Amino acid sequence: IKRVLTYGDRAKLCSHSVAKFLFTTMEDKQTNLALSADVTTGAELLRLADAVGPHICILKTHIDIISDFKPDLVHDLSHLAEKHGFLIFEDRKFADIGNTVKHQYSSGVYRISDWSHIINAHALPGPGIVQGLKEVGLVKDRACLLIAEMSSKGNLATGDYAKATLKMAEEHDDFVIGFITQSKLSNDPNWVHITPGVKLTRGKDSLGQQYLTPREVICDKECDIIIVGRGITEAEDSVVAAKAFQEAGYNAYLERMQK
Ligand code: S5P
Repeated sequence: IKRVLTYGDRAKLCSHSVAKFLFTTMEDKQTNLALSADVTTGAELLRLADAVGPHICILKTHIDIISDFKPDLVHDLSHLAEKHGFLIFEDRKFADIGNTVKHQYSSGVYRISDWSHIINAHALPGPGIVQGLKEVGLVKDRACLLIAEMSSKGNLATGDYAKATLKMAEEHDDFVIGFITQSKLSNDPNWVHITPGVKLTRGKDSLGQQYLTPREVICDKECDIIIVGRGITEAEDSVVAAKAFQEAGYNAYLERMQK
């Protein structure tokens, strides 16, 4: 008897089209790697996306750190997402009242809802933030992740915060597909648990970031997807590094299947 569901099993279970596509992609491409493409020019973002695209299920952006942003960039990025079969996740970390985030999501310079399949939000302001984002995203078939736990040292998302975040997600499961988290919050296979702060060895940076390994995240903590930034972007060869993280992440998943 199979005790742990595969990514493919979970694709069949979940009802949200974005979650379904995500789990299907993970199974087909054999990857649970999300690239955090934290680079500062459009050309570099597109170069990375095209080179690393075959190895990832998600490309995570911080569109507001691009110094030469033009709307063409997200148009070209969307083409690469289709070419390689990955989802775009703008890591905007919305954190305001519903009415404000609605505008931040749909308008301004970046018009995030036009091109980003997935966005994320802090649960801190209360359920109005999800309601506001939902008014924009639902009709476009977009998905949202709630930030339940952070990777940075001394962060204030402690105690019952993650549990309350899970409850908020459960009340909006037509739009929220999962969590940014450091550990698994629920055994419900519909939720996607996505974990940043990952390198091939444990460690930290000089500004409070804390790193776990792919094996700790996927096998021990039972999360689903690893987010890797500088482990790939600062490597001598980003494709070689991406392949190493893809392999480490997927092997950890296979090991967890055997548990
Ligand atoms: O708790 C968090 C949540 C996020 S989304 N900790 C994080 O580090 N992140 C993001 O993941 C962060 O904004 C950055 O884009 C990425 C981690 O980058 P790295 O270079 O440290 O791997």
